[in-house]
Formats: sequence, C-alpha cells, structure tokens
Amino acid sequence: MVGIVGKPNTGKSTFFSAATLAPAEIANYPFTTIKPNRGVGYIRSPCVCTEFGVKDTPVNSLCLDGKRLIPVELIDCAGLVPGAWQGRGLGNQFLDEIRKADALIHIVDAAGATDSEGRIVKPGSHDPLEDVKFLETEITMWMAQILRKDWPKLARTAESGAQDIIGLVENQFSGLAIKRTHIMEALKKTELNEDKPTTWSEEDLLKFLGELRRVAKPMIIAANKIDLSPAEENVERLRGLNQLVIQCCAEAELALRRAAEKGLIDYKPGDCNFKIMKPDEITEAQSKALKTIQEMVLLKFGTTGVQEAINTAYFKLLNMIVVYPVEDVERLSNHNGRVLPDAYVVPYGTTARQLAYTVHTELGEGFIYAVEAREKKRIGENHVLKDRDVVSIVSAKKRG
Ligand SMILES: Nc1nc2c(ncn2[C@@H]2O[C@H](COP(=O)(O)OP(=O)(O)OP(=O)(O)O)[C@@H](O)[C@H]2O)c(=O)[nH]1
Ligand SMILES: [Mg+2]
Repeated sequence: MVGIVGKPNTGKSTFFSAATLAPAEIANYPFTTIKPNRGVGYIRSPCVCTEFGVKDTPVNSLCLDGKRLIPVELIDCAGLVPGAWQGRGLGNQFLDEIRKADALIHIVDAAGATDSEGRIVKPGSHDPLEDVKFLETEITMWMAQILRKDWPKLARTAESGAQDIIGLVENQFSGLAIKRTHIMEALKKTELNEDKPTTWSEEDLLKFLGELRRVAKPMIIAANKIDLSPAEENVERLRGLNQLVIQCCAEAELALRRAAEKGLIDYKPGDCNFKIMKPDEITEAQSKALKTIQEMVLLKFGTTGVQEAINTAYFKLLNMIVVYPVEDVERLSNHNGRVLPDAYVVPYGTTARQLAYTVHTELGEGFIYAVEAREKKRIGENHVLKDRDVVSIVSAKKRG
C-alpha cells in the first residue's frame, strides 16, 4: 500500500481522485480531508501480450492497447502540519494512517502557493524545500515517540542478552510495516553499537530513526502544481535534495481521466497525449481546457506525472516487478481459457516457489517445478524471477 502524504492543500485528494477515479472532497483550503480515503489505483507496465502476439483476456487487471494496468491500493491522508507528532492540527491521526504504508508519495506544492500550514499565499512566496524537511522530521519524531517511552528498558534487555535489539525494536513498531531487514539496514548505515544501546545518546537514537524512516517508509516527491509558473524553478531545487522528484499536475490528470471516463477523449493514465473522440459533445469551455492541458502540461512536461509517480513508487522505491502466472504454458491461459489472466506485483528477488505461494498456498506447498514461457525452460524453486516473466507452476497439489 502506498500513502499519499503532505501538508494541507497541496493536491493530495486531487492526485488520489485522478489515480483512482474514486470520489474525494477537493477544496482550496486546508484540512478538506479529515478521514482518509482508500482506493484502487493502477501501476502501468507494457503488457507481454504484444511480445507473445496473443489477444489477452485479463482477470485481475486491465490491458488497454498493450498497456497492463494492475490494481494497487492507495490511501489519501489528511494534511500534516508542523508539530503534528505532538498533536497539532489533525496530529497523530494522520500519522496513524501511514502505519501500513510501504512507501509514500509526498505531494509538494512546488509552486510555493501555500504556506507551511496550507494557507493560500502568493505563488513563489513559500519555499517547498522546507515542506520536504518538515515532513521527514514529523515522521521521524512520531517514530521516536513510539520508541522512546520504552527505550531505556529495551536497551537494558538487549544488553542483558535476553533478546536482540532488532527483535525488540521490531516488536515496538509492530503494525507499522517495519521489517527486521529495515532495522538491520538502518543499524548498518548509522554504524551504532547494537550491543550497547544503553550508550546511545538522544542524537544517536534520532539518527537511527531517521535512517529507519528512510528505509521503511521510502518516499518520492511529487512536485505538484507544475502548471503554476514558479514551480519549474523549484523542481530543480527539489532535485538538488538528491531524492526522486516527479513533476506533476494532478488537476490536469483529473480532468483528463474524467473526460476519458465519459468517452470524450481517448486517454490512458500515463499517456503523453490524448485524442478527441466525440468532438460534437465537447463544449467550448471543455475544448479550451483540454487545449490548455495539452499545451501547458503534456507538450511541456511529457505527461501529467500522476502515473509516473505511482510507477516510480512501486518500481523504484519498492523494487517491485510484474510477473504473469499461467496454467497452460502453450496457450498462456488459465483453466478457464483466459489468456494472460493475472499480473502480479511482487518484490524483486521473488523466487518461483514464492510466487506459487503468492498465487495459492497449496500451489506453493506442492511445488515441483515451473516453466518459463519465453524459452519454455524448466526452472527450479529457487529461481529468481525477472520483470515481465510468464511462468507456469507445476504442483503436486491442485488449487483448492
Ligand atoms: N494549479 C493547480 N492546482 C491544483 C493542482 N492539484 C490540485 N490543485 C488545487 O489545490 C487545491 C487543494 O487540492 P486538494 O486535492 O483538496 O488538496 P489536499 O492536499 O487534499 O488538501 P487537504 O485535504 O486539505 O489536506 C484545490 O483547489 C485543487 O484544485 C495542480 O496540479 N495545479
Ligand atoms: Mg485532501
């Protein structure tokens, strides 16, 4: 699950609505969103149907003109203001919403048209770099609050040898989608003495949590409101922070998706242009708005950035790949004859057997071997899958 986060009034709900076409309240003032919105967005990957020269009949995903759209869960969070970890604004409620997030898309008002609390100001008068720093601090401080209350006890337990510090920290953060490997990586990066946690200073602890946040809640920056003039300059400055930055115009994507839904235009999420399908049904105002989007966003920046942000979160931050399990390796179909029915999004490093388990527990338990459809070669249980692999799993147990 990916969380859409940021201070109030930056366009989080606009981004979410555009990505999911789910209704979400959008307004030009802070704290429009109070309760989080959950919805299904899509990652986009070139479908293997073209390469295999087959006409597919997807079940768990969509295929539009050779582009596979695979559903992923998105959550639109309430706005976060400085001091939220101490309860300011909607405070910890926001932070609790990101507990289960594996990665975050930080929607930044790159035009600097809102202050640190989301109030409207003259474009260019607020520095969006401050927003990036503040959000990172808020999340780190929230984590610190969770860890700190039991820290002296945890540190002593670890030093007594009763339990290792990794397991203790993992326990303390249970429910926050923080894994053992994340904690190990953060410890390694900070080079703190994990055998002597009682000697860690407050500064050490925060340094450790800063790293843990970076690995366990990785974040990309969606530099939104790129259509407003001071944004471009700020995008360059944001890139200087050495983070993944995607230029974005959520408002344009929402307009395009809505027009496409009505059949007025042919536009798929992530496309670099659109085609007008029903010229007679488009009003003059709509036509003008579409033209503006084309000129000011698509031709200038390539895409609206919304799809790119979601793809980047899954493929670059989370290192996911897409794989296509099939039953019949000749026809590339399932038992109902559906061709390339499912596309699974799994972490890079997933083995053939792990994929079998993901599809169905029994398929994993009875795993004998798998067949890779391109070379028609047998692969063993420990074979690591590649992006866009098509595999058929042969199992002693049938799917239940
Ligand atoms: N110019 C411009 N305005 C945008 C863009 N995206 C969103 N907006 C506007 O920004 C304002 C805030 O949008 P919301 O989506 O409600 O923002 P939010 O971040 O969800 O706000 P809260 O729920 O209050 O935290 C609205 O007036 C949107 O129309 C964009 O790409 N460009
Ligand atoms: Mg909102």
